[in-house]
Amino acid sequence: MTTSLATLQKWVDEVASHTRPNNIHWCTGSDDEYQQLISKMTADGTLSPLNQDKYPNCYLHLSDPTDVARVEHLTYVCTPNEEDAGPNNNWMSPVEGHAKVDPLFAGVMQGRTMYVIPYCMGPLDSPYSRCGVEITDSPYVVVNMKLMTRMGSAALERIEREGTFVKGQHSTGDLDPERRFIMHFPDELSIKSIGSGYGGNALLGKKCHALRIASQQARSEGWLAEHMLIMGLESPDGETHYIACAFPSACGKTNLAMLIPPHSLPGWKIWTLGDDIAWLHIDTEGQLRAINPESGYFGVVPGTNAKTNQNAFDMIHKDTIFTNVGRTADNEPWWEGKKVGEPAFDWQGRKYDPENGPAAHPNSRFTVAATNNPSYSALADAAEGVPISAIVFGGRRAKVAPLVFEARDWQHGVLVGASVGSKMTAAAFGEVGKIRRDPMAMKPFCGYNFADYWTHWLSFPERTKKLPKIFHVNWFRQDDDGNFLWPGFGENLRVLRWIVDRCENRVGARETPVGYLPNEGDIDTSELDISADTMRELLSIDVEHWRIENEHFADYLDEFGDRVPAALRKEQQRLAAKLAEL
Ligand code: GTP
Ligand code: SPV
Ligand code: MN
Repeated sequence: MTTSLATLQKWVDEVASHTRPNNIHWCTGSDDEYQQLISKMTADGTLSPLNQDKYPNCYLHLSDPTDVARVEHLTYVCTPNEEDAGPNNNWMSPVEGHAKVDPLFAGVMQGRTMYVIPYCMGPLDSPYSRCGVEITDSPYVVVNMKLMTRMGSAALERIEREGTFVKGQHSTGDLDPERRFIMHFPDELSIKSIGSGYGGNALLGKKCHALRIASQQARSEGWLAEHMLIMGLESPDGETHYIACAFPSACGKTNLAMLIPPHSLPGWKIWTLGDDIAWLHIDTEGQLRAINPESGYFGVVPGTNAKTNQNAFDMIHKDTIFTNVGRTADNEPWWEGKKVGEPAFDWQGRKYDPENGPAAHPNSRFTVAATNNPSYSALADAAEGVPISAIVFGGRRAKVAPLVFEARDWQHGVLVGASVGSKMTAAAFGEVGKIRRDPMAMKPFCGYNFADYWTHWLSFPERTKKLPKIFHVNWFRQDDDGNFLWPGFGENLRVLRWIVDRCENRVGARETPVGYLPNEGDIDTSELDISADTMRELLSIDVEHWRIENEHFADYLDEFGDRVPAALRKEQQRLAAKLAEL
């Protein structure tokens, strides 16, 4: 008996008798345990030590070349009723889902160790946190979970006290894409994932629990589980505002969450609370508050350098697990956009040859504890979370979306979020570069019908009068030659400053059909090499583009039929009418 909670023990026993591991290891989460697992994996080749002088305690993992990103086409939400999963999810009935994966788990852990990982998503003492247990045969998963979540004995104590937890059953199986499934059973609070060892497919606390399962629970309990970063912006006067931003995968959350203010904005400080997931609750005063359920980052490596993101660059120089990057001759990790060193080997361990493509896979990642981040906010551990002043949506758009605009009110903000479109990235298998609708950046992660999700968002004004303002940003607008018009990264603070000023009613704006835009000159561009014409273009609305966009969105809503909330339809039609007037 390794736990006093009979339901947990029973489930672990059942999984063990079905998967038949050689032994079972209950994870304590201790540093010793971490080091032992690292040693075991360096001995068997799962990890390679990197240059320990320059990258102390850093290791490299190369995954199977077919297993390098989330697999949305193999990810299912299994609800009794297909309508409840909605057109935004792949669906199977729970009976069918279990029947599909259970045989794949039979005997799959023979010769392997089964690890039992109790974890807590969110601060251990927070009423907003939720626990789970992941069973896995991958020690790589265990060490990633150690860096990214509060896992081990303390989490187990909370689970035993509460008696409830999300059950996550994972095996890398034989990594055959034909036998790879990520299944969610929201009614049973359970997840079964097989055939992948990668990121969101395998670290079940992250997207599977903290978004797909949690979004369902949030709906019935009156809160929100979102694909959002959380950051604090401290002005030179010492006033701090917290904002939560939803951008699709590989569209800039990690970078924004830890940005370094440009020299021309002296006195500003940025505090990172989270870079990927936010759980938002209304407190007893009616204030929306956010916690980050995670305690570490699984971040995109390519593009990280001393200029784009010095904080990330520094934090991944120690205690980091790299997955699918290249290496220099000196055994340092190397990736495209690192700006220093040269690749000698690529992400498949081959001698680097540009003919084979990039040295680092475009979705190569670093795993590191949040406390390594120089801009880490200790409030990330606060049980009550932080108050949110603004919600910011964004996408990767070459045209259409201006640098920034503000929604008229919450209801309009829900339209702004629901109509987010973005170029697909290497974070998931699919057509990279193709624009797809990614409402609230939750297309891959909303565990139930989007129509019901929008209804839920629209219900918030009934719950409190103090809701944050909603904005939309786009760092990725391009000229006709494909150059980014906006410098991005640290300079994004100039836009965030305007957002904070709007929240405090300190700056005006011009009204357009799509929302409020900055007046000319209100985004500070001092010491920035950007012309007034470029700024005008960045803040322009192309009516024809917007009409087409709005028509596409109306068609998209049709896919959800009668379930689409009338208020969202009304907002879409209201925008259509305003655009038609011009
Ligand atoms: P997930 O972890 O997949 O959810 O992604 P994310 O939203 O945290 O994305 P991340 O910050 O890792 O950024 C992904 C890519 O976008 C990286 O290659 C960055 O270099 C690039 N990027 C981030 N911010 C900016 C920006 O302001 N401008 C430009 N041009 N590129 C950016
Ligand atoms: C994303 O794809 O949005 C990620 C990486 O943050 S993963 O953990 O694989 O979901
Ligand atoms: Mn993400």
